[in-house]
Amino acid sequence: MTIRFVTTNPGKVREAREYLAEPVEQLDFDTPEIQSDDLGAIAAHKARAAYEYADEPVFVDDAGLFIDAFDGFPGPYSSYVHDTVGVERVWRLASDEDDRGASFRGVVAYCDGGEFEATPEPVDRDDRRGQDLSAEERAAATTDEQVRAGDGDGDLPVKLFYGVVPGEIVEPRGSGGFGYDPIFEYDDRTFAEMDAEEKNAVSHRGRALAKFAGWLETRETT
Ligand code: ITT
Repeated sequence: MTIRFVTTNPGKVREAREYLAEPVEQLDFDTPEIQSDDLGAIAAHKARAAYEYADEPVFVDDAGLFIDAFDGFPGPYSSYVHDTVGVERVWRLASDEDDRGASFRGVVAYCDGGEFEATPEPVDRDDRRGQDLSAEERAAATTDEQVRAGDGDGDLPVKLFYGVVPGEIVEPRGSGGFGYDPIFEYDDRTFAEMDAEEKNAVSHRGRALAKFAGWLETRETT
């Protein structure tokens, strides 16, 4: 089954294609985004709008870079800050700080107009400071999955899959990936120094896609 990824970002599509067994087709549509501190709420809103646009099963992705010294900024505003301030200047701002800790956080949101089995609210097991966690804990430092029933009457339910990866902000290195990848270091390499497969193995999106892929598989066999 071909699944449709509604996004304007070809970098996200490359990573999803690398991960998912099913063929992934990009629907290049700029879905309206609500302003919120909650990536899950933004992703759920995006998924409903994308489903209404496509009128078939879709998934979307909402992600951001959360810098510890800036209390999580740019976070949900990452896209805007990327297009205005730019990666090099975000690095220069962070370089003045002693604490260079940061995390990428992302949510994959799926909507097909149907109902999903209710799941509990996700538990955020990342303590926000990845550096305080052991290697195994860091690898497991992901939030889980959730069904968002919707905030208003008649809102379509959306299935959410969360992923987070802790790292450090560093001087830009590497030419792969997209967005903030050149300034995000994980285990001595920036995401821009990894290929899509290596990045997916550890990234926020890879972790969210892994949960999404597992869920799609069980769904197709039941
Ligand atoms: P769509 O909303 O159309 O999917 P977008 O690029 O605007 O595409 P977001 O709204 O999720 O995506 O914005 C997230 C921004 O955060 C994105 O523009 C990148 O600058 C950054 N970002 C997200 N994931 C990233 C990753 O894996 N590597 C580097 N930067 C990333």
